[in-house]
Amino acid sequence: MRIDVVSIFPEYLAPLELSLIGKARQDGLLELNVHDLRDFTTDRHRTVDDTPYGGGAGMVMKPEPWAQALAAVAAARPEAASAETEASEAAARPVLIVPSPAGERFTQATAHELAEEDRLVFACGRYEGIDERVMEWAAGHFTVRPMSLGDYVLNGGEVAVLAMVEAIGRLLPGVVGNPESLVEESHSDGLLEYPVYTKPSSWRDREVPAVLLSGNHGKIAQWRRHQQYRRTAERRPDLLTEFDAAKLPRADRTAFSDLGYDVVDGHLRRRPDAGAEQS
Ligand code: 6GU
Repeated sequence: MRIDVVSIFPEYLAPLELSLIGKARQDGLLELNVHDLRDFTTDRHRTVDDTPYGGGAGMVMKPEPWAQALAAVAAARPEAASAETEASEAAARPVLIVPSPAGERFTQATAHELAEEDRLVFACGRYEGIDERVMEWAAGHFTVRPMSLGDYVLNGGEVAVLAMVEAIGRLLPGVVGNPESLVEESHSDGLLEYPVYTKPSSWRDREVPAVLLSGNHGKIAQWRRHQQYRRTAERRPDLLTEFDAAKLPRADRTAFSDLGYDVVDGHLRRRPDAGAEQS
């Protein structure tokens, strides 16, 4: 996969040289290029922003530097586009991800989806955002996807790009050493992860749950699943409405019933009489 990031703070992306993602780049599993938006300005002051039409607080990013930067990045496509048909041209379009609190929510499902792409381009906005016409223009060259990490506001897209590149990059084949560790983590099955423990089995008068020392793998798997249910009900009950409960074994239905949830038409439904307490 090739990733390009355009930002007025290219140094902000330096952490992508570290750890798993840095290693993936060294190993040639991921090509990552960071571009300075100001290199695509033409004035002496390398201006990237201006005041908003219609008034209001803050500054807006000017369209032309963005068009110059994104056109240059799009042209860096490995395959020459001229000989391609319209259809394969559309298929070869890079995805342009625009981090914004006004974007579509970025989830683990989005990360999996984007990990299948050949090329991703991230456009990091600052200030009050990028002139909206850039998005319309970019739709001629990219599949444009404004993306939000969650319902809070960051000062710019750079920190969000660090998060998204890590979430996507670790799903690329060969990046995570043991692919099995991707299978049992939070959100891989729509639930939160179960709690984990390591040695010593007794620490400051706290014991590791006995079932984990039992050697009974069936029991351990069931305990872990039920812990997932409990945690998710306590911390993220919103996830349970999406959970596919149609094929749950009886013991799991009982576990959910104890948490105040019944299975109705294959979906979990919180019992109206269930108490506020869930543990
Ligand atoms: Cl992706 N970008 C910015 N600037 N702020 C955010 C965000 C993204 N997600 C949540 N807040």
